[in-house]
Amino acid sequence: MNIKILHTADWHIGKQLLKTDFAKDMDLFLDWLLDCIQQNNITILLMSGDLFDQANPSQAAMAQYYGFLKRLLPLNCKIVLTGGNHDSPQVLNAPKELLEILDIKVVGGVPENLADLFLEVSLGNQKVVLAAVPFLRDKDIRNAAPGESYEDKVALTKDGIANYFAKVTTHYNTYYNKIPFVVMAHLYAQGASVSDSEREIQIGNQAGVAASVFGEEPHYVALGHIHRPQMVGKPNIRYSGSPIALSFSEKKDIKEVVILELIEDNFTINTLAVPKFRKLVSLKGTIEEVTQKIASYSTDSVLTDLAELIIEEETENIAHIKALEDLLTSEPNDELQILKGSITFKNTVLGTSKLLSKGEAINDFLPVQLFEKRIQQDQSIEDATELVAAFKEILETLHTTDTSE
Ligand SMILES: [Mn+2]
Repeated sequence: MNIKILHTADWHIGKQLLKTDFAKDMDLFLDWLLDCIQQNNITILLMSGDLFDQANPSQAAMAQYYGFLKRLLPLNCKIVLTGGNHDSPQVLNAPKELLEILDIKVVGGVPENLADLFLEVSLGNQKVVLAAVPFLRDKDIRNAAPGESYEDKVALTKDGIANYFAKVTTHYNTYYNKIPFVVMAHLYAQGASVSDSEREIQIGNQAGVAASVFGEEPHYVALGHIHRPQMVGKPNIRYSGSPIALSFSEKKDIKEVVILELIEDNFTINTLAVPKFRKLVSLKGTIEEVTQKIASYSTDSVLTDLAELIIEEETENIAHIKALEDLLTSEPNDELQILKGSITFKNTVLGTSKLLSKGEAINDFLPVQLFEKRIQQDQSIEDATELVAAFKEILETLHTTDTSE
């Protein structure tokens, strides 16, 4: 039997997108993953950072994590977990020694001793060595100096990351030379295509590192941090991506895990698509068109689909804005939940510049007079008298509140 490794990352357990909790999505993914591990006889499961979405995960998120570990135990699959930029090294490391007894390796943050990153796994006469590098924080890789510029910081961070991986390579060459080598890392590699849900790492994307920092030694680099699955330069340097879509910018992404099989001294690399348990959709058009799309929406998803509304109307009109607000608070059916919306107008007509004639200045008018001018230009308003009365009432309230405590 050959050693098989499953690479995944960016679970973000506990993630919420506006009103929606992804706990059910995570449950379904973990069920699928356990099945997949069993069916494919996976020897080692790699989770390359961002286990939790928050540094202080909720109790429900913790329960989900430990529940998964418990179900993994009888499958005889080793798991290696690293901390990402979202994770707290302390939270991940707290049960580290207990988990080690159960054959679960956790590297929450940069260890004092570089050797603690390494792990050798054998099966029959095959062997692999892993370097489980977590997210590298500034304090782990460089000394901040007073008065350094932004550019200095970016350059020093990049150098710090490169130096750290150079030490990892040296350690490998010294102690494990020639054994098939897998490096885990959680970082932004230059050239990777990103989505909205990756929190800016270090000092923004400026600190993206070149894939060359890993050197020529690794047979495979199991990356985390970018949610879109992709290879970086070479087929053996890869982001597995997040297993579930965590933001609307990921709605078209294929979600997958990577499966490596050690044959002779090399890995064959295959990807396996993760089923989509729900869709994230953007509904675009005028208010009327989008209202239609919502009414006729149907899906075969297991969980409720999530929608963002992108409204485009010809002319600015307060009625359209109100209509969008109504759509946002509506609950159309079990198949669709509306999470957010935006509206744009092709012709925005009524700025102050359009309100005033040549030679007029805004200070020449009382607020009420400006308001009257404004509604005179809006053809959608039928009864101006009532609106003006309401406006005056609001003004009075404001004046009263000004003087009262
Ligand atoms: Mn991350």
